[in-house]
Formats: sequence, C-alpha cells, structure tokens
Amino acid sequence: IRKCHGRSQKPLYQPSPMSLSELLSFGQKKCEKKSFQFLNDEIPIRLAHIMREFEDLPKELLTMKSVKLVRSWYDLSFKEVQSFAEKDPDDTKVLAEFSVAIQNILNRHSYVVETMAQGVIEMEDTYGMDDKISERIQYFLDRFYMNRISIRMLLTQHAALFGNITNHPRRIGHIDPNCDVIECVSNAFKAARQICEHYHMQAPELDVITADGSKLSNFVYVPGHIEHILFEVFKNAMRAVVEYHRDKLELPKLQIIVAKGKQDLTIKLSDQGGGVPYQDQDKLFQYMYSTAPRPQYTGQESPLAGYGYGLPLSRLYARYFQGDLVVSSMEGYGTDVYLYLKVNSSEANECLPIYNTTTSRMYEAEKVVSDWSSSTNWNQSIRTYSTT
Ligand code: W6P
Repeated sequence: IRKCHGRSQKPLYQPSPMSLSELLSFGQKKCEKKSFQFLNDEIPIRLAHIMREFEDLPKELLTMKSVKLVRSWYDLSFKEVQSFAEKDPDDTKVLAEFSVAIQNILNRHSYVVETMAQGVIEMEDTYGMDDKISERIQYFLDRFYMNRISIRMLLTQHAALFGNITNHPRRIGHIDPNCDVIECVSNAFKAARQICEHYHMQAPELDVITADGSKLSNFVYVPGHIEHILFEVFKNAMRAVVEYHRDKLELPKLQIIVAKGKQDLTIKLSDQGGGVPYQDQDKLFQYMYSTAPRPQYTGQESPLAGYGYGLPLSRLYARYFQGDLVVSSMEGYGTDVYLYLKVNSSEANECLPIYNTTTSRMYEAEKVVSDWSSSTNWNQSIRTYSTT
C-alpha cells in the first residue's frame, strides 16, 4: 500500500498497479493470508477512487434511478470490504468469511455495465444528449469500466485461488503462464460463428496464419480476456461480411495473423466486409454512438449484445495490461483490426484510472473548441490512466 502525504498532510491513498508477472508469482505462492491483506488494502482504495469520480458527473445523470442503484452497490461493497480492516488475518474463519464476502461482491456487481448503460439511456430520454455531455460520459465510462475490470481481476484471482472452484490444470487463477493464443482464436471464432449462423444462417470461414512458425510458448496472459476481445471483433467482422455479401453463395474468408516480436504479440483480424468510412472509425469505440436498436432492459440476464458496448469494452480489456485495439479500415473493401498485447509479463502493468485534480478538471472543462477550419478526429482520445 502506498500511503503518500499530500501538501495538507492528509494521507493520499493511491492504487498499486500490479503487472501480470507480479500477479502470476503472487498466485503461485498461494498464500491466502497475503492475498487477504493485499485486497484488504487495495480494493477499498480502488473503490474509493471511482466512487469519488462519480460525484463529478452531471447531476442529470446522477439522478437517474439506474445510476443511483449502481452507486448503492459500490457503497455497500466498500463497507463490506472495510469491515475486514481490523480483523485478524491469522484467523481461518476470517479468511473464509472474506472469501464469501468477495463472492457476494462479484455477484452484486455482475450487471453494472448493463445498469449504467440503462442509466445513460434514462438520462438521454429525460434530458437529451449533446456533444459535451457525451464526451464527459465517454471519459467517465472508460475510466469506470477500466476500474471495474481491474477490481474484478483481483477479486476473481482470489476467488479462483482460494475458493472451491476447480481450476484449469495449467492456470494460476485466470492467468495462463503458457497461454495458447491459437486456441483463444479458435474458441472465440467458434462462439462468434454460432451466433452469426443463428442470426444470418451463414458465416464466413477463417484462415489462421502464424507469422513465425508457431513458436508462441511461454506467453503469460489471461485467456479469458483475449477470448472476450476476439469474440467481439469476430462478431463485428462476420456481420460486416454477411451483410456486404448478402445473397452471395460464397463469402470471403476472414483471416487471422498472429505475430510475436520482442515487445508485441499482435493478432490481426482482416475481413472483406466493405469497411467503414474513415470519418466513422472513431465512433466504433463510442458508448453513445450505438446504431443498434436498444435492448429491452429486464434488470436480469440481458447479454451485452445490443448496447453496442462490445468494442469500447474490448479496447479497455486490451489496454488494461498495456495493449491496445486498433481499427484500420478501407471503405469499399474491408477492415483490419489489430490486437496488441505485451509479450513480457513484467511490462504488462495494470492500467488504472486514478482520481486527482486533473480528473476533476476534465469534468469542469468546457467542450474543447477546434482551431482547425473543419472538425477533425485528431487528439480526441487523450488517455489519462496511471501506468506506474
Ligand atoms: C467492420 C466493422 C468492424 C468493427 C470491428 C471489427 C471488424 C469490423 N468490420 O466492417
């Protein structure tokens, strides 16, 4: 725990980002007491940073009932973790209670993404939406969901290591020290093809090329994250191909190339689905720009599909461990998507939003006025996450 002192001598509690290699060796030690102590310090800090950030949102959004509901979950979970602050880490009963509490928290927060999305819709229906509000909400949701990804990573690691779930033989929690990227590609492709065939009665085939033989061993990563990202990207590529080549007997294949260098493991997916105009490429990652029809909200079971959050969330998963997801398209032909991942697990540091004065200024600032004659997409995605 880093307890720094600000100028006012008040302690500043800063999150401690972990790298994949640290998470791996931490998991290999399998010390429940150490894990308990770490989470006991770290989870309240990460929760507090994002709870403070909520307060800077426009009140039009804060007064929506779905947003209030989400905040009430965070309040409750913060209190639950805090209740362990003074408890004895050597008492096995305490450790067991902690595991139960963690599982409760994970369950309570299962539908945060859907519920916040619903809150944004409620606000739009009540007050409308403009560019300024949409920009702020984009900024907040990127940080909010990144924070959630990080907390769930830590909590699910603890649950997988010390809970009574039977684990994959090779994995340390959710981390695979020998992550098989081709297997991830194949799993994601099969899952996406099923959905595509269900809705469109057909789906394109896939060619996989590995650029340097198949020497991709000892790659440390979370297979679930790769599969989640590729599943979203495959669904988009398949939909584009099926719709662009409607009523044709044969669909052009998708192509995956996997390459491993010294720094990057890159997975490129190419489709011939007609592409996206250059102007619209940024919009693929905007939460407020979904063209998909709104899903019926039931507060239960609703899958992510339909909110149009698949790509922005996938990019967060990629960025979480210092990677990225980049779309490069040719209108009239097709789209390439690059998924960049860090080869070296010691460089794969968690990318965490931290709350500070810069953050609060981002919410106060008037919309930035362009000093170019026509609006451009340049410089519109300033990333402000900690990477230390
Ligand atoms: C498209 C649009 C898109 C987004 C993400 C991944 C692939 C594709 N293909 O046409």
